[in-house]
Amino acid sequence: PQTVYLKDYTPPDYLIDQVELVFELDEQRTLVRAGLDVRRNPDSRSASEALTLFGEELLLVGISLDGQALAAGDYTLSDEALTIHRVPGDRPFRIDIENIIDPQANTALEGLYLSSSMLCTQCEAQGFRKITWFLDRPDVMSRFTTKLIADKTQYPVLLSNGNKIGAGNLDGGRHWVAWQDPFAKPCYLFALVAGQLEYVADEFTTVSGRRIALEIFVEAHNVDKCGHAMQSLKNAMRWDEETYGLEYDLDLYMIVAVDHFNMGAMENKGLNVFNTKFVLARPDTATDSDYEHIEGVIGHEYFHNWSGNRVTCRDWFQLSLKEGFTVFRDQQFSGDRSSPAVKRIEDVNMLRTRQFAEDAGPLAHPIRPEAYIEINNFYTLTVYEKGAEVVRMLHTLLGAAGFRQGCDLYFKRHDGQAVTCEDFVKAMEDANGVELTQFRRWYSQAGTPVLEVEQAFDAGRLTLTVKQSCPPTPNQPEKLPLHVPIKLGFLAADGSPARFQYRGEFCEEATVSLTEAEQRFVFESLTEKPIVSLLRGFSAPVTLKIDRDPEELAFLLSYDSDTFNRWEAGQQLVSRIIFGLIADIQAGRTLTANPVLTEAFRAILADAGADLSYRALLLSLPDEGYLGGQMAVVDVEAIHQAREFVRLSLATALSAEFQRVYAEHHQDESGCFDASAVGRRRLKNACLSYLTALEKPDSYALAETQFRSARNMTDQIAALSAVVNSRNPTKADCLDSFYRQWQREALVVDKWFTLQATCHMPETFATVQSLMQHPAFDMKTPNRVRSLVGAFSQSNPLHFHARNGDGYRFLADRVIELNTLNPQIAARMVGGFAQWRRYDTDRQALMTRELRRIVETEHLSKDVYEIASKSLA
Ligand code: HT7
Ligand code: ZN
Repeated sequence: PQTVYLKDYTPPDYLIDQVELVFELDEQRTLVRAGLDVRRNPDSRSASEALTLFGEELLLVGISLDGQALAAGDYTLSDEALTIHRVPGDRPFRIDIENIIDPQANTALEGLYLSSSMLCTQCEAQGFRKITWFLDRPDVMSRFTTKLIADKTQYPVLLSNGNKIGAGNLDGGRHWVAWQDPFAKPCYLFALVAGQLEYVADEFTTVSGRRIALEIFVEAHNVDKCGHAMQSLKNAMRWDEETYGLEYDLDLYMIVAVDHFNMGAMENKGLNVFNTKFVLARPDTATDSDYEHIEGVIGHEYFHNWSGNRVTCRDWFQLSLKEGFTVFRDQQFSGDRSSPAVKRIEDVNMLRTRQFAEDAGPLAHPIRPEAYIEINNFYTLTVYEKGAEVVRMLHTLLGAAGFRQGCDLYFKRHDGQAVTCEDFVKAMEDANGVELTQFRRWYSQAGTPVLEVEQAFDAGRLTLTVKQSCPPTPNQPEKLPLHVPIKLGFLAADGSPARFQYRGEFCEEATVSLTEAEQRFVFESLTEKPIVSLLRGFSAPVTLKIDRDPEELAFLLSYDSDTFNRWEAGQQLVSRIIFGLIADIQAGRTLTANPVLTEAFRAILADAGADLSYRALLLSLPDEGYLGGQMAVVDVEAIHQAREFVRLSLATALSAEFQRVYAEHHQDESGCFDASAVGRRRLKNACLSYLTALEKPDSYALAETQFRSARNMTDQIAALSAVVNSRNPTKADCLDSFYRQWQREALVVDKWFTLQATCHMPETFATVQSLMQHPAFDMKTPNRVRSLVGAFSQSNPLHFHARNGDGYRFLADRVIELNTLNPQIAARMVGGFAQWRRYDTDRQALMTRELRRIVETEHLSKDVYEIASKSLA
């Protein structure tokens, strides 16, 4: 397969100003007519008279130029393109194409496809070329008019982008609806939906007084699960006006929820298409964390209307321009809506567990990649989450007001354009009169930087010496120093903030800029040697190394005024204890509980702090994946055993406290989604999870009672998880009754699969195999594949990495099966093997054997080939 390089970018030779589309929709034989108003791009660098349009899996019916049908010799057709040998270079011209597509055969879910009984599209990144031949690249922006024709009974609802401009009936029981989008857009933002859909309607009045109609379309049985999505949409619209001064620009905003979707959602102009998982919620079917994700994804897609649609990407290497920025915006929104402290911890936890692993492995790439085989493989944690961290660092360095000025200039300067990451940074520079030359390296260098800090204190003066380095990544053996903002503060011996002088100014907190490979920072006027609190709020996506003893970590856990660093100190403390236990396990020594940790947890349990979600996070143990990421050779069994030992010893030493806090916060409630109720459930269920570790009849009874009496999904699934991850004798019965209760709710059935796939009990692999045969399992439904195959391979290290290689063989078989059905999902699943170098030699051999088996598969998709071959390299 061919590699595409950023360095080879050239402007398009032609532009398409207007597109008129007509669809005669049918499950198996949809006729597409496309009329394109084309003209030569004045910026073209080529002298060729030919016009090449991308197109895949299309059946050509006819093509004409300025109304004249083209003969076979006038054009060349390949599997990927249609080239018209000679087109006018000196004047605009019209191309009319007619072609046929088969949505039912489209299991890859790219282009026009069938989801349940509805027809829908997914065009990002390059799906439009599966609808008709086109200049399918984001720097070609066109105004679209779309006429949809279909059977009125089967497809009563016909939607596309923009405003509805006409509708009518036709003979043969058919009808038509026409749509016009007044905004020029790249074809990846095109969408259509047709089906038997109901909708929930509301409206929003913008800051300038315009009334916007809001409509959420779902299948009839889901109409009662749209309230939270609608409220989230209105909150997001208000938030973007208040925080960024950005107002919605069409009169209508539609969201459609579909069962079959490769990702979370898609920001098509005026017509977002969503995975049902990120729309549907009712307290009895969705957990608090589902509610949070829905709010975040609804916000994310809405925010794209400006950061992505009004200002879009010049080419796909610039993906982080819209994704990193929009993730940052949705993180801010979610933090503002709930608890900024909790949101920041959750985001960093995910980044460090999963993106840091990507950045340290064979698939590491900069947030602005330089080459790809299949662009769909670059919708990564690096582009999204690390991309958001890079935008966050700009926010930290420029301050909220300076950042806003930069955004204002960016949107004003580039409205209606397709631009680059460079344009974004330049707007930040110009609006603030600063120079960000070195900062730009974050866009081009891959890998997680390491900061090593040493401290020296003498006569009221603290000197911090910080060294930065970054390990080699594929094609980048050497790294240059980055511009790293380090937010810091100091604690006095009594835990209060210590004041200090930095560069002549007195303060309690400062942000310093690390720019050299090694740099010294001097802080003066301290009355005693303080305890340093570094990288507050996780001010840069780096690994921090600083020598601290457990007592110092426990001190920070008790007193740090920075909520992130307080939690971080607890995580460091537990990690250090777990690594000590791992060493004991490996050396065959007896394990003993650590009293420093027990006392720290006792204090957290006794604390009456108001933010219960935050308290629950303080009680959480680092997950096995995060711990593995810090070991030279991952020892899956020892990690699991050591972590479980800590859980059990805390539960044993503090069982009365866990019971008390559980009882204090347990309520029989139907489950409303407000911060205090969410916090209550979160803290109570954290306690339940510890109590489960005791494997005692009364803790079994506690979990079972909660399971049977729960009236909200958060409590029900937490209790079921406690039952399933123990030797509770009612396990089979509880699982069975849960399935019977929820078998008609696809998203709840997904939870049922995931719970079993991620279980740490010994029978898990056999269960996973038998679940593959369950009538509810379906390889053509991405949510179902993710809930079983994805959950097992990515969230169950203990069983996926079983020494006998069964887990690896299982995953490779599934990847090979999925390769022909849905290459995008298949490629995502290969990710389970990417970290093979971090394991012992036996496991390395087993994993590489499976990766080779995948690479040698006949008819391998570009998607799977790229991930599997790069993983092996
Ligand atoms: N911008 C959207 C990306 C997306 C996507 C990409 C590839 C294949 C399928 C896809 N579905 C959605 C989602 C987002 O980041 O908002
Ligand atoms: Zn996005």
